[in-house]
Amino acid sequence: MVSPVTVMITGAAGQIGYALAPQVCRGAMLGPDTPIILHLLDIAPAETALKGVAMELVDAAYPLVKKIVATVNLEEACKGVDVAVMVGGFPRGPGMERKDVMAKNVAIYKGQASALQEHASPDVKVVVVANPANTNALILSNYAPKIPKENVTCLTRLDHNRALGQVSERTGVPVSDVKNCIIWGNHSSTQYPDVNHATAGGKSVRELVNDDEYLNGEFVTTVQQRGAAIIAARKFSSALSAASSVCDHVRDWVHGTPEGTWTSMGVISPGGDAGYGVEAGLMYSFPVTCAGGKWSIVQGLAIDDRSRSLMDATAAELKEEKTMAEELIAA
Ligand code: NAX
Repeated sequence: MVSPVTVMITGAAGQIGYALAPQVCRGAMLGPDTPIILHLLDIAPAETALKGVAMELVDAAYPLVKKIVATVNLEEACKGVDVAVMVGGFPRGPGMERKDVMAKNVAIYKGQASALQEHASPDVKVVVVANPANTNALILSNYAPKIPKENVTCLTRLDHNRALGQVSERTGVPVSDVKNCIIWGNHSSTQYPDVNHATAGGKSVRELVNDDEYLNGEFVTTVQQRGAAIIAARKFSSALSAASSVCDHVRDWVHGTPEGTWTSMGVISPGGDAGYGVEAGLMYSFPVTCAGGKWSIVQGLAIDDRSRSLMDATAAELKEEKTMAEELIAA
């Protein structure tokens, strides 16, 4: 008998929460044999909607689900959590400055960090989805020093999957045979989607596509701007694909990446050569492989000059966000 795993979803009454909870309950995150205890957290104004989500989950009668806790109490939600998916946060509204959104999220993530380190499992695995995802994750990590730094990550798997999807569309190779794209840096429009090491059907994507102008131009901007394109088309931001990518992120982290395949995750940079020269302590998206519940940055990839400058530009934005967050914390 496999022991149940306790999964917390914050912001569970929101769009991504509504798409994610059923996927977790069906086993898409932890596999078809792992029983789930699901903790759903939202804030008081969303309490009724949260109850509605919990009612639907009960009505779906998922065989894997052992218990559902739907609460607006942070401590109760964090109790005994093994996997924490941080989707809740303060969204950037029309006319709001980046600094104002950051100030709200710094306060939220500081509080959630303390609650997690006090009440969650000591080896809780955390993935931050809410934007600014990298910096929220960094704040959480800094304010939860008892949680190992390598256990706090942010989601760039959606961007990674978007890159795989674009290569598949362009080449006609099924997405399952497209491998090893990389998202470097921030989950923002400065991210660098890199296909220099990617393959499709076992062939180099650069050689197969044979169009550097497209791969260095339209491909990159399509992936960077995909979130905005979804909002323009659907009038709501990505939810189904975000939820699916969260499941991919956690599943690969817990169960390992397939042989010969890497993924992208926002993780703490170790600095130096191991971190491709990205300043130590930035929460930066790297190519990683996972085994035994741990991630490792793929080492020794050749980086050309064009890639270097794009990797540095997204690092510079993250450094700016980090400084802004530190100033807000000190204020
Ligand atoms: P919604 O506004 O639909 O849902 C957010 C939910 O969070 C709401 O129910 C709200 O009440 C709740 N919330 C707010 N403060 C909270 C707190 N302190 N504790 C617990 N819950 C709280 O947004 P949704 O479309 O679900 O998106 C959620 C977040 O994901 C946003 O920040 C969004 O920008 C971010 N995204 C990140 C992506 C990524 O790849 N990293 C992609 C998708 C998405 O855009």
